Amino acid sequence: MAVESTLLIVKPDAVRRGLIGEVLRRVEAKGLHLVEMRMTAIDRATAEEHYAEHREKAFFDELVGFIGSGPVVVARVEGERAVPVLRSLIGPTDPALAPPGTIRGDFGLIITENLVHGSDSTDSAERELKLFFG
Ligand code: 3AN
Repeated sequence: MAVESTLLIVKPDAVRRGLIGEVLRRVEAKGLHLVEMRMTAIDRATAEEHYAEHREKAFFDELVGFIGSGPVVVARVEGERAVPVLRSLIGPTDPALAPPGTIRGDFGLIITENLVHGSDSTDSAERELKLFFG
């Protein structure tokens, strides 16, 4: 057994489109557990820290602006291999290329508006969970 914790963010586009329930349903249906969760607004400083690894990228401002553009749901997700399992439910970064059956593949089209975030490693998960849940 390798029980892991990871950070899920239901991003502003998914919240605006009424997809909170659909995203959480898929996470729960897979067998992962929502052990801590809240609806919140991400301020600029938190967004910049969360996306620190992308600071030098051309899309950084757009990314930080977008994640702060409306309410989000942040959740601590726990379960066997939760980090890679959540990533596989979400699908590849570019929704246009994400296969049907994944959250991005079923609901997304534009790369910035890719509906959800899931930590990409156990190290990132630890850092990101600390940022949102202390
Ligand atoms: P993922 O969310 O799949 O882990 P990352 O960590 O590579 O993807 O990128 C973080 C976020 O940055 C993505 N969720 C997406 O919103 C945005 N992003 C990534 N690549 C691009 C790009 N080429 N143009 C615009 N936004 C991007």
